[in-house]
Amino acid sequence: MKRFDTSLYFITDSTGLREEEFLRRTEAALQGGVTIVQLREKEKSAREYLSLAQKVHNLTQQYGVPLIIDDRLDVAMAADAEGVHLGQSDLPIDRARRIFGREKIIGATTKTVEQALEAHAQGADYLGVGAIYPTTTKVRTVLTSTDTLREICAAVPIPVNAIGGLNRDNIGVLQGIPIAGICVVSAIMKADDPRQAALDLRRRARELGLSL
Ligand code: TZP
Ligand code: MG
Repeated sequence: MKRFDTSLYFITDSTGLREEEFLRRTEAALQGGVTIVQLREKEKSAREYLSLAQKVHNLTQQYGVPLIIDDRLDVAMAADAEGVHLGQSDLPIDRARRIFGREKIIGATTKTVEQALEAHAQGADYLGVGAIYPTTTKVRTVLTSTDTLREICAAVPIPVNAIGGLNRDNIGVLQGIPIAGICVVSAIMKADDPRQAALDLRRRARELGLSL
């Protein structure tokens, strides 16, 4: 049975970091209790992406946390990662599902109820919805309102995560919305102490009664 926990979903960003420092920060996030890790690389060749995926997979396996590869089903399969995350211009979810198999995790980025319903119908296991706040991470996105986030949560029976500009000081805006978790890049990756940042996010989410 496929089991995963998206409550504290950490998305990596290696921009400007030496590989050693990148891996150190990623491991610190795992020590701080992130529940799932997405490797997100936009500039790397397939071979470079795979090489880094294998190193990150070594770490995530030590902590019993699933590794999700952003965008690239081929890299996810070659690295034997637990999942892939697909955006609206990546492979369609149903095609990816046929290739990747039922036991693998497939996540989808959705910004509207319509996209969410379609992703679910095609076999997505979880959804990322945002950006809730403007983000400093390199991404082409538009803002998604918390009303839309709430509507998506009500529309689909799969876990829905909020994403975009989230940190421990602003996740209060999510209180009362039945999300499964939050996705963060900068709040952990750019923190002075990524381990402590992950711990703080979890504590704050608990205080707010978010189901994390
Ligand atoms: N999709 C929507 S916002 C975003 C992605 C990948 C980036 C989130 O990064 P941060 O640093 O947590 O705002
Ligand atoms: Mg993508």
